[in-house]
Amino acid sequence: MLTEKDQQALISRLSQACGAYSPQTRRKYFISGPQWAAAYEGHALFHAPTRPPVSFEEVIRNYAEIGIGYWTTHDTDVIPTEAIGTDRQAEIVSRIRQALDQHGLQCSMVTTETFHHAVWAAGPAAEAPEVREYAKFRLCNTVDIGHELGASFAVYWPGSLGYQVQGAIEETQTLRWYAEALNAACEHDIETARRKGRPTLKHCLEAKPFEPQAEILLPTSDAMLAFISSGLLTHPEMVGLNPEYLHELMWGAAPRAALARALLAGKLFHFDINDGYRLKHDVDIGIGLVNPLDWLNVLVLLRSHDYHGPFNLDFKPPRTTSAFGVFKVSFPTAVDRFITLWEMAGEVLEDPVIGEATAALKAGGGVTDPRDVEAIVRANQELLTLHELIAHRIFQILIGAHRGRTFSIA
Ligand code: GLO
Ligand code: MG
Ligand code: MG
Repeated sequence: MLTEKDQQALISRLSQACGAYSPQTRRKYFISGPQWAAAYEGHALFHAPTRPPVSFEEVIRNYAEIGIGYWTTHDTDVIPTEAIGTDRQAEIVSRIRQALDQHGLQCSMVTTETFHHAVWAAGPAAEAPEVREYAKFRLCNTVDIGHELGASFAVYWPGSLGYQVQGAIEETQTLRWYAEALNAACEHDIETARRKGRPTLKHCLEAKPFEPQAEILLPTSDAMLAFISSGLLTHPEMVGLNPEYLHELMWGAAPRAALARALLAGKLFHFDINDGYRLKHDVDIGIGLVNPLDWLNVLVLLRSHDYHGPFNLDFKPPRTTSAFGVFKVSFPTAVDRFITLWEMAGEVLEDPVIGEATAALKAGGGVTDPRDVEAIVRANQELLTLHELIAHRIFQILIGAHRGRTFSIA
């Protein structure tokens, strides 16, 4: 029988056999590790926890060792709900600062938990005015925490903004109330930033099409873009998106196209990276384990538009992974798959075959009469085969064939 120590030694030996980037290399990327991802205990509606709780000190120390340079958190990941806004909060926040300083990490993003506690049973924009006042307090308080920890981003995931049964809430009213909370946060931010001589935070909305509510009022990044420009926000310029890869995939979208729309709107502020399956629940698998080819293409788009982060590792180490495995396997391998895919994306952008094919497609067949439909078809027919050839080339880059990697079949 293998003892626990033997098992860990086996995991370490096999991970080493896989190879890894150095912590210094990993720190060159704007990759952030969420407190909640590392502290996830493996629980769910049908699942009991499989791992013990982990403190923020441990998470920060382990992230530092791995080479994850940034840390993100919900308010209640680190501060018990009843201590929010009290002296105890101040004391915890100063301990967090110490831990970050000691390990050379920065807090890049803070987010308000508006979905877990019983107070959010009817969502953050519930009918009862006291719930909405409390939501404003919580959002403004998170802005304060963000400034104290030196963050640049605040994220809002309104997964409880919706309903299970129809007709009881009126959507336009609820959205107006939700906007009021965001407006309060932005206004409080402007004031706080001025007082502290800091820039204001970037406020980022994160969409998910379902879960926990059955129907969500802002289910997609596109819905959120419409909301941002609806006229309900007093500071729309401060509000953008934190798309999550899997959340766009979940409703059947092409994540890359959703990101492209956010880029065009100038609203791609922050990005949650993970993986999973279409039209399933939020499985939050580590990046690249399900859709590496799609991920490569996503990163090509982002690199070519100069998006360099943050890339927030919002995945859940599987419940089969041990507490030891979370920091020895789950996080380092997720970071390394990201880095590899990012570097491959650079190779796609520089690949001569893709470059020439793309240029030829853009030059077109050269027909001068725009009304000669037959001539246009004929002049482009052969060229269009390049679409498939480009896709093949990207696959070759993914598997390293462009660098001469061969297989046993000649
Ligand atoms: C859940 C979301 C969640 C958010 C987090 C940040 O499905 O992905 O993890 O990213 O609450 O606001
Ligand atoms: Mg997320
Ligand atoms: Mg998710």
